Formats: sequence, structure tokens, C-alpha cells
Amino acid sequence: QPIGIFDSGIGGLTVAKAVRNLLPHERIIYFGDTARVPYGSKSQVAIRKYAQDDARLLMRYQPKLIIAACNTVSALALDVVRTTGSGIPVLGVLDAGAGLASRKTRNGRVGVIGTRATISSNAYSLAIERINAEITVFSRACPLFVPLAEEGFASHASARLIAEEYLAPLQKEGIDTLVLGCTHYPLLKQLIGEIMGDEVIIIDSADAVALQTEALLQEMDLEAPAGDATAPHIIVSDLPQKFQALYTLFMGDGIPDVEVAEI
Ligand code: DGN
Repeated sequence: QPIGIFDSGIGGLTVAKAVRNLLPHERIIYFGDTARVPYGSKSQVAIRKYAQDDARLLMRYQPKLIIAACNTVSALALDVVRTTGSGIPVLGVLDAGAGLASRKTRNGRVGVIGTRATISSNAYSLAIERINAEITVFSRACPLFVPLAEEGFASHASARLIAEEYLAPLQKEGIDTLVLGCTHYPLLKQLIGEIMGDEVIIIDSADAVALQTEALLQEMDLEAPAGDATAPHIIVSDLPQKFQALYTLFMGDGIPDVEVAEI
């Protein structure tokens, strides 16, 4: 049985990559809702409906678990994914990132960056403060980071200027840990790390959820998959012009066969 991963688009490939690096023998089935991306600027009603459609599509492939790679879905609709998954384990990037950040902070001041929908939902703050009420969370939406990542501008001067502008308020708050609360932000990780400085630990939610997946699989005690690692099975709801370039940007290798599904 495969591990099902879905996202609003191609961004969740950062999660597929982290899972593949940690668990190379697991079969991965990835659905990207490229026809309806971005979710980050949509209403809660729309996001919950999309999340249900996405999980339904993955369920056709009988995954052993589902990872909601999209932070926006994890913030606003993880319960919908759980209901649709009818009993199989569901992991979300948000809980994984929040959990890791609350374990890593030493001064109890944590920053979170993400899309407008994720930040205005307050879901990261609530999740972190639920784990440890002593932690104070400082949040900031960074909507321009998604197009910058997709344009491959991570190391351009323009990206640095915008990142400095977005991150300045968080720097003033004296945070020691910063959560990358959006699928695309791992592509800007180096830049964000340089601006925040060495004292700030950067939490990559993709890595965090991959670690959680590994722990969950151990707990589930299933038979380890045999044979060689295979390329992820990629399904999208639309094939955008730049898909091939974006796939390589996010996964770091050439594109496997892609299936286009009606949603
Ligand atoms: N995948 C979305 C997220 O992690 O919030 C980012 C892309 C988007 O929908 N704007």
C-alpha cells in the first residue's frame, strides 16, 4: 500500500521529497490539485470542500496513511480529511511543524510564516500554545514567497529584499525558532536562514512530517516494503505549462509519468 500525499498544487512535493529521502522504499502517491491552486487565498468553505475531494481521490488508491502536505488544508480542514479517510491515519504538516518547534525553542518565542489563510486561521499559534502554554507565537503572512519560489527566484536580490521586509517584525520579537508554515518555503530556507541569523532554528514542516511518518509506520508495525525504490506516482488535476520545470525545482530530479485526473 502506498503513502498518499496531497497538496493544493506542486508545493507539497517538498513533503514528497522529504518522505522519499527518509523512507526511500515506500511507494508514494501524490495528488496536486493544480487546477484549483492556490488554496491560500480561498474561503474556509471552499478549502474544506477541496480537501474532501483531494482525500477522496487518494482513497481510490487505498493508501496506508494520508499526509496533508498543504499547510492551508492542515490549518482549516484536517478533520475533513480524517472523516474522508475513514479510519486510516492522517498526518498534517501543521501539527508536525508545531510539535517540532515547541520541542526546539529555548526562549519560548516562536515565529511562524505562511500563507494568509494559514496565518489568519491562527492554527499554528493554537497548536503550539496547546502543546506548551508558556510559548508565545509571532506570526506573519508572506504571500509573495509562493510566486518567488515558483519563479526560481530563491537566490535573487528581489527575493532577499522582500524576505527582509517580511521577516523584520519577527526579528524584532527576539524569536529563536521559526516555522516554515507553507509548502513552498523550504525552497527559500537558505535565504530565510541567512536573514534570521544562526541563532534562529528554522523548522521545515516537510522534514517534521516525514519524521512523524517514519515514527507512525514503526508504530503501525507493517511489513517493510520490498524491492527497489520507485519514482512517486504523480496525479494532478491540471497539467500547467511549467509543470516539468516546477517538478524538477521541487523534487530535484526529472519528471516521472504524470496522470491527469478529473476532480
Ligand atoms: N500549499 C500551500 C500551503 O502550504 O499553504 C501553498 C500554496 C497555496 O495554496 N498558496
